[in-house]
Amino acid sequence: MIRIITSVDKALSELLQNRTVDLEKVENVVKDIVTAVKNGGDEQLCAITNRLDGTKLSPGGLAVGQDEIKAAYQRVGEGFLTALRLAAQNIYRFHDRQRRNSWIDPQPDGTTLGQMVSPLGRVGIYVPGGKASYPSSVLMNAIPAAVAGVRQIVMVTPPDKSGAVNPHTLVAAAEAGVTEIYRVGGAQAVAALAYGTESIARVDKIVGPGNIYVTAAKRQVFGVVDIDMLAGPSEVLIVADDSARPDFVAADMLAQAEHDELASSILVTPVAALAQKVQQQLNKQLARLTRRQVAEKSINERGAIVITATLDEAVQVANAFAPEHLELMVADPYRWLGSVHGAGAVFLGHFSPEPVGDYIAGPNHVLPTGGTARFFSPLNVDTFTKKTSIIGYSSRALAKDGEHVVALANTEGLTAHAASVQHRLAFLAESTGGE
Ligand code: HSO
Ligand code: ZN
Repeated sequence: MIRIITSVDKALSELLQNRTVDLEKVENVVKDIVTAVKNGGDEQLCAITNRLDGTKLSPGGLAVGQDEIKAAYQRVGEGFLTALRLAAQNIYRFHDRQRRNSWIDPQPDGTTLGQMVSPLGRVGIYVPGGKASYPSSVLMNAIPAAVAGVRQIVMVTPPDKSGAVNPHTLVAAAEAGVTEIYRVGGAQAVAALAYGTESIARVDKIVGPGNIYVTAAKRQVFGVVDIDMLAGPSEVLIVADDSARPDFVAADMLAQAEHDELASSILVTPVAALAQKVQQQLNKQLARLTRRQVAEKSINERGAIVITATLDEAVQVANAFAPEHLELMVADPYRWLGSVHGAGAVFLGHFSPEPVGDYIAGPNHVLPTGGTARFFSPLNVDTFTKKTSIIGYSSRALAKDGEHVVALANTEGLTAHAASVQHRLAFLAESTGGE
């Protein structure tokens, strides 16, 4: 049975604990794998994959070919393809609005400043295998990269024992514009993307959620390549008032809970009667879920219903928790939206259940978890671009600003910096005859 917490202080101290995965406990194993692939290339990559995934891969078989992708299209259903294409279109449109222009700004004083925005050249997308292999996540990771203009989008995903990759994953990759696919996963795949092997050229950035080994490996290679964020278990926090239907609330909590035993589903409400009804609904709806065991453990161990004095206090609890997903199941969600300042994505009203955001709406479902919504953003087009500053000074502009550079450089004891400007100031003084 889900716990009901009636003290906000108690709720916060309980809920804010143990939210991030403890990467330290796999640090050493992951380090050995990463080092082996860094030094041993394809041979080690295949050896580790064969040992951990039970496959019989050799370097020649790492890449997934066009024939395999064609065959995958034959194996997926028409309903899946139609839905996938609609999702892809909506994701593309939403991310297209995030595109940023370069700018350059020549000023009358002779300075020209600007910022060039360019796509990363080559990115790696990690896609989990097995039960958590989601074609929707392939779209969410690859489409923003394609919108950003990334030319080489490389997907890695663990194979099954026969060496095959999930056909739905392959079709999603083809639809999203992935340009290369390799059948490797785990920390070894992250290492291959970061350092490169004979078959897999190294990338500039690695994105995409994975298990604890993948997350630890991403953290270890950060700096050699860029990474997106360190993903943890999924979370939903629902703020509800007396306009909320208990069956809707419970259904949304279970949608999150079925992801992972460590997922958190939390309801925060000033309406005590709603809390009771949601508790009953959870028990009723749990009984018919296919992933009942996972969802039940998550609800019992990580779920909570928090009763607050007011709706305002409920929103404050949401801000303190900074959930990955925040649902405002209240009569006037727009009134509260402006008070939200810590959530990966906000879902407004009674007819915007979180799965709509997972699949079809268009905004990205790769979101910051574990309270990191305080400082991380959803995956977006900027994730796949970099900026370069542009600085152009005319002689006139340097003559105007130069003495200030000299003053600051001398204060810092950097006389060569000062001299680099002074040489030019002297030259200008000479050539203008000291005017
Ligand atoms: N809710 C997950 C994403 C997902 N759900 C994929 C279904 N498929 C994390 O935002
Ligand atoms: Zn989901």
